[in-house]
Amino acid sequence: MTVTLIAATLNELEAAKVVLPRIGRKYVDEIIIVDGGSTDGTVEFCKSQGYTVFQQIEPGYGSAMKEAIARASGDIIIEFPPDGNSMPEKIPDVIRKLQEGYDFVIASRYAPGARSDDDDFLTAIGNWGFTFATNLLFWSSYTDVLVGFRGYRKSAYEKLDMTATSLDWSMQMPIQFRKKRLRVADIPAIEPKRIGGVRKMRPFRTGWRILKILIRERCSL
Ligand SMILES: Nc1nc2c(ncn2[C@@H]2O[C@H](COP(=O)(O)OP(=O)(O)O)[C@@H](O)[C@H]2O)c(=O)[nH]1
Ligand SMILES: [Mg+2]
Repeated sequence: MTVTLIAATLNELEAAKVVLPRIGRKYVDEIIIVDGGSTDGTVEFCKSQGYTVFQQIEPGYGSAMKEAIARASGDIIIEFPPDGNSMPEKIPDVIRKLQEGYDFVIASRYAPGARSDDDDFLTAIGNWGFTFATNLLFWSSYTDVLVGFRGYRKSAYEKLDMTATSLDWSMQMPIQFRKKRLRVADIPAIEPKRIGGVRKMRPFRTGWRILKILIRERCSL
């Protein structure tokens, strides 16, 4: 199975310089950088290193993912935020788990053996609360529904009804995989602190969108 890694960037120059070279090309057949309008030289850097970079058309993280998946040639898609929060060394583990037969694998910060070094009080509560609510409402057993680092089979993705355009994308996907009764799993993956730049996730604004999609998905069971 061939692998496409999708990395969404919005002013992530400092992190991209550190993280992208660590992605093992032995495991990944294609890397697509989808940029949301960086002004800090991220795009110029990525192009100078030979990466495939394109500018998303519609705004938001979910739109970026959708547009990138449409261009992906791999049988497996890895969503990999290149902001320092995810460890490239874990990519082979995600791929291996998918090859075992799973459709969707989450690199969980809260599975036994993992942790987040990036959480603050609010994000820790939010991650716990949304994961708990998802498991309760959809009879699932996820340990981390919001982490951006995950992988899935493209053939399975094509069965989903993904409508989220912003960071609520990350919430809708585990729900959709569950609703379609696909095979899901998680592996433990430590989340280091982000490297440089600023977080785009805004706890209250993003949290509100996530809550809305959770309710909408529940109402359309
Ligand atoms: N292309 C694109 N990338 C985005 C957008 N919003 C966030 N990102 C990227 O998505 C990744 C995760 O964002 P971040 O704010 O760190 O979220 P968090 O790690 O969940 O707190 C980073 O690499 C961001 O640069 C967007 O609208 N478009
Ligand atoms: Mg981040």
